[in-house]
Amino acid sequence: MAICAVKKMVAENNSGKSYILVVGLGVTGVSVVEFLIARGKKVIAVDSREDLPVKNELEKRLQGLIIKTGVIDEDLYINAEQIIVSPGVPVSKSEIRKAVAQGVEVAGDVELFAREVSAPVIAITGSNGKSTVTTLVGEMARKAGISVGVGGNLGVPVLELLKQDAELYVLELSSFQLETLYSLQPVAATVLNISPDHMDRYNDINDYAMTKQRIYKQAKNIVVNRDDNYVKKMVDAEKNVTGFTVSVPGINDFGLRDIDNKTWLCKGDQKIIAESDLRIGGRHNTSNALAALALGEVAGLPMIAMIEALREFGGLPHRSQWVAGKDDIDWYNDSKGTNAGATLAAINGLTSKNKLVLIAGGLAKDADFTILKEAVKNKVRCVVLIGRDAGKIEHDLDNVVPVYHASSMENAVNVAADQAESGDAVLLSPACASFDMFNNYEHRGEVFVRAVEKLL
Ligand code: UMA
Ligand code: ADP
Repeated sequence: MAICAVKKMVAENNSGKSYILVVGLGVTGVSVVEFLIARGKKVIAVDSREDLPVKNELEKRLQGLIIKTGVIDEDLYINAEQIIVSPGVPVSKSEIRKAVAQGVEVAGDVELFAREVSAPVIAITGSNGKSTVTTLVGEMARKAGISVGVGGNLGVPVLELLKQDAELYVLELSSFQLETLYSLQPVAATVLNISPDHMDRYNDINDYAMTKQRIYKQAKNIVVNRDDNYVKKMVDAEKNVTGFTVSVPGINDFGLRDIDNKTWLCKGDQKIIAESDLRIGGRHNTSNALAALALGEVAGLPMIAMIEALREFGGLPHRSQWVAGKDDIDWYNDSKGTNAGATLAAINGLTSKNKLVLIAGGLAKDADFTILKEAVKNKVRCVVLIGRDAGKIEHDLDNVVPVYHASSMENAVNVAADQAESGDAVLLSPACASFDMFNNYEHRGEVFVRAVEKLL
C-alpha cells in the first residue's frame, strides 16, 4: 500500500504536484514531519533502518505521511521538491548530491526554524561546552523573566521549540546542523572553541572549523574566544565583535583579573563575580561562564539576572560530575567528554590531592589522542581503557603511564578501584563516542555511576 502511494506521489510530482522528502526519522525527522504535515505539505519520509519503531504510530497519527525504510530508490530524492536532512545524514551521500545537481533544494530542520521564527535567537556552537553555555544562557534569560525556548543539538529539536511562543530562543547548533543552515540571523552567535571532533565526517580540522564558522555569517553580534587560535581567525574586523578570554580582557571584552587575592570575572576592568562564587569548576567552565556573559550582554540580558544565574548554576549531569567519595578517593562522571579536547579540559579542570585514574575509550571517530599525552603524563596515575578503539588510544598515549584494558564498565571501575591510591580521583572521561557499548553518553554515565555505587 505504501509503495503504491509513493508511486502515485512521484507521478503527481512529475505532473507538477510535489512532495518534500524528509531523510532520517530520529527525533529531528519526527519533528520535521510533524511541522510540515501541520502546514498541509505532502511528505515522504525515509530511514535506512528497516525496523523503524516509530513507523506505524507516525503513519497512523499524521494523515498523508508516507514512510519508506531500508534501501531507498534514488528517484525519490531526485523527484522531490525539497529534501530536509537530519543532522546525522551527511549531505555528501551520493543520492543527495545527485538531487542537488538536478536543482533540488537541501536544507535542515534549523533552516525551516530560521524561516519561521520571529523572536530573537542566540546561537551557540563549538567543539566543547555548547550544552553548558546554552543551558546557562537559558537560565540567565529565565532569571530576567523572559520566556525562553532552549534546545537544538542539546536534545529538543528546534522545531519543537516553536510550539511554545517564546520571547527568545537559545540554540545549541552542531556542525552537522550548520551544514544545512542558510538563513538564520542570530542576535548573538559564538563558536566557543575548535578542537578535532567528527574527523570521520570532515576532510580535516579546517573543513570542520569552516562549517562551524557558518554560524557567524549573518549574526548581528559576534562573540569570539580570544584564546582559541581557530576562532580568532574567523573574524577579520572588530565591528560588532565581543571577545572573551581567561586572561586579562580588553576594555569591551570579558575576561579574568586578579583583584585583592581573588580571581574575578570582569567586563573590561569592571568586576562581575568572583571565580570562587561559580558552582561549576575548572577553567574551561570559567571560560563557558564568560562566553555566556558576553552572549547575554550583547543580546540585552540584564547583568543582575546573569549574575544570579551564574551563582546558582551547578552544571549539567555527566559533565565532570562528582559521583561519590570512599577511602579518600573521589569518583567523577564526565561521560559527555566525547572527544580528546573535552577530556583534556576535564583532566586539567579536576583538582585532586594526588593523581587521577582515567577511564577512557569507545568509538574514536578517527581522532588523534596525542594531545592528551602531556596532561596524562603529569596528572594521571594510570589509564583504564574500554571499547572498540582502546588500542588506538593506547598507541597514541605512547606508554607515558601504565595502561590497563577492561572488557566492561564494571570491570573498568573495579580495575580503577584497585589502582587508585588515597587522595586520588577516578575520572570517567572517555574522549570517544559511546555507541559501541552503550545507547548514548547518558547510558554510559549511568552504567558507570551504578558500578561505582556497588563499591560503596
Ligand atoms: N539515518 C538515515 N540515513 C543515514 C543516517 C541516519 O536514514 O544516512 C537515520 C537513522 O536510521 C536514524 C535517524 O536517521 O533513524 C537519526 O537521525 P540523526 O542521527 O540525525 O539523529 P536525531 O535523533 O535526529 O538527533 C539529532 C542529533 N544527532 C546527531 O547529530 C547525530 C542529536 O545530537 C540532537 O540532539 C537532535 O538531532 C536534536 O537536535 C546528538 C549528537 O550526537 C546528541 N550530536 C553530535 C554531537 O553532539 O557531537 C553532533
Ligand atoms: P558539548 O555540548 O559541546 O558536548 P558540554 O557542555 O556538554 O559540551 O560539555 C561536554 C564536555 O566537554 C564536558 O564534560 C567537559 O569535559 C568538556 N568541556 C566543557 N566545556 C569546555 C570548554 N569550554 N573547553 C573544553 N572542554 C570543555
